[in-house]
Amino acid sequence: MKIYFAGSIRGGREDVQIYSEIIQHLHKYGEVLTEHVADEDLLACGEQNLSDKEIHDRDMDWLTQSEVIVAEVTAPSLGVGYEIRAAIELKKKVLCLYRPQQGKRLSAMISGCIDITIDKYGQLNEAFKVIDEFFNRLNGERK
Ligand code: 6K6
Repeated sequence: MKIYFAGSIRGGREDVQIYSEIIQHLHKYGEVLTEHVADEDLLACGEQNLSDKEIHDRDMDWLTQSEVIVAEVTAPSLGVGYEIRAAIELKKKVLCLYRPQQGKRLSAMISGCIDITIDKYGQLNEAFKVIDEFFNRLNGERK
């Protein structure tokens, strides 16, 4: 199964280590097309050799190829929000993982969307459990 992981890049890289751990866990269920989102050398201030159009078009191509999108939405990111909406339009299964934080609330455009499975977590092992339940349910539906 091809999996698209989405996490903040220009929205801020404070959770990059968490993205890496989640991607490692997702390997249990398939191929993650967006490993670079967890690359600690990928800085918020800019990438290198691809134009923004090339990044957009490549990522939309990967999203189209994927069956599932898993998004870590704690750090607000325009790109992640865009990818989530695009995934819904493309009829993909969408799981959003969110760590509640004092003084911050998840956008109503995510928490209020019935096409998204949203789960809160505190520690990473809770996120892994949520992921396991999501994929077990999905695999059950495919049988
Ligand atoms: C890297 C650093 C600054 O700009 C870049 C460009 N590189 C990107 N490479 C791959 N995917 C990207 C890049 N920029 C955004 N994305 C996609 O949008 C990823 O799939 C992320 O899930 C999402 C992050 O969006 P922003 O708005 O936080 O950048």
